[in-house]
Amino acid sequence: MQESIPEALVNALRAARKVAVLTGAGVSAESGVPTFREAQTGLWAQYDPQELATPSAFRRNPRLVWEWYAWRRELVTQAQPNPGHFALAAMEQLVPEFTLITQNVDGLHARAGNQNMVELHGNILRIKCSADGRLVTDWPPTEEVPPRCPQCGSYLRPDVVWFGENLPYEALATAVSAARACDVFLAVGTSAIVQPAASLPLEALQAGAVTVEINPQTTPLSRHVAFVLAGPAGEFLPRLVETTWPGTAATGPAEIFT
Ligand code: BV8
Repeated sequence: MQESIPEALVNALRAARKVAVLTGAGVSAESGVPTFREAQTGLWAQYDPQELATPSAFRRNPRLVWEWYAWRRELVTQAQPNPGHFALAAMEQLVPEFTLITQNVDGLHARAGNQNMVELHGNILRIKCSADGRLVTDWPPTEEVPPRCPQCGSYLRPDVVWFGENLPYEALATAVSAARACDVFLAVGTSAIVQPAASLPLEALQAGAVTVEINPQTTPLSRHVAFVLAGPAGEFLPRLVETTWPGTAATGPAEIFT
């Protein structure tokens, strides 16, 4: 039985000038990218992502952390955006001011076509010098793991925000102002646990936005929002776009973004 989409939500979204969306790992689950809380598979099943995604883990065992990210990079490179991603790309074209704020590091929103996007936790496909944070696009072939920065010789690392590290100031500032200014705020596929991202829906709520959660599970956010669509993003997002703007939902690539 498909849960219906409340008419009040459709009306609020249709009338909205500014919409902000916060996505978490659940949006990429239907692309086959495991969420952070799902047990990891194979070799990685024995590790807790929250332990591995830390500066101390990288200091202690840079090879292990680099190899974990190399495995995840391979996963996301093979993955394809799903109808949930494409619906958000369609929504960006249908709303006067649309800001996509993602906690995901898999780059799938960009491949689906979203442009006005904030990557709060970085992007696993970018590599940076672990000493000065400058992006590095290529380095001499080496057997050493992790490879080293061609400029200074420090280890290279993924350009993601680890637990205990600050978020990029610009990204967070953009996300907070979008949350405070929007008419409708959607929290999609996030367990609403990781801070400071998890505070964004509450910022929107306090500023008077209509707040929505799309998640098959209940989260700490569920009791605060105005609407809960309890189901998968890949189903509800296209339906929400189609119901709000009939005849427009994109469930496939408008253009192929390589
Ligand atoms: C910070 C990049 C200031 C890396 C990530 C003690 C010491 C230090 C810090 C802290 C501390 N205590 C608390 C903190 C703050 C900490 C934090 O929040 N901890 C939590 C665990 C309490 N935060 C930080 O450290 C942040 N920095 O605060 O700086 C500071 C500095 C020093 C000291 C103190 C403070 C940095 C946080 C960023 C961490 N990096 N990612 C990488 O990816 O490897 S976060 C990482 O986890 C992911 O990016 C993701 O964002 C997050 C997991 O959250 P979700 O995306 O929500 O995914 P999750 O798996 O949890 O949930 C998936 C959801 O999807 C579920 O609800 C599920 O039901 C749903 N779902 C499943 N299928 C579907 C679906 N939904 C829809 N459709 C489906 N089909």
